[in-house]
Amino acid sequence: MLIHATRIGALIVVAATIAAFATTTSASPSADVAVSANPPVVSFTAPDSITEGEPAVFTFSRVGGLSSDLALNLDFFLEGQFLQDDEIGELWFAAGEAEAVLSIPTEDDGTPEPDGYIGVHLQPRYYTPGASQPYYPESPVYLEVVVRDNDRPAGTTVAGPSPFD
Ligand SMILES: [Ca+2]
Ligand SMILES: [Ca+2]
Repeated sequence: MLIHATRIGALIVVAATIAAFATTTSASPSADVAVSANPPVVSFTAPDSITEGEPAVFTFSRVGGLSSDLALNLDFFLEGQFLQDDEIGELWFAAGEAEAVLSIPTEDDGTPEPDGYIGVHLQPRYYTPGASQPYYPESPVYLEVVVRDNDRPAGTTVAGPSPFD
């Protein structure tokens, strides 16, 4: 958690710096400024927890222009050995769509293990000529889904010693 807090804190500092810069440079009107004046706002939701074997589903919504597709800038944070695939793909809204779903499958293995989590940090994207469409994330920009292990032997309490140790 310390690493997350530090990283997000640093990103907020960067965002504030860029916003201040934009304010001082947007005085001259142009077509570019008009395009970037009202970028979509993106928010997302996720369940608090799942059991291993269930997918971790993050559901993203955008408000604003829907006419073009919109790629999202995501960071992932993982704890545990439950991912079926080492890679998590990119996510984008299709043109005309206000919702995009990221479903990350997890594996129902047979190994007793500590609970883990999958965290997603939705980063902003600011206007850059020739780059992907900008958007703003709506708070909260970081969500974490706890992945619960289901392999604790029957009759073993959480606090007690494991017979497999
Ligand atoms: Ca299992
Ligand atoms: Ca397990």
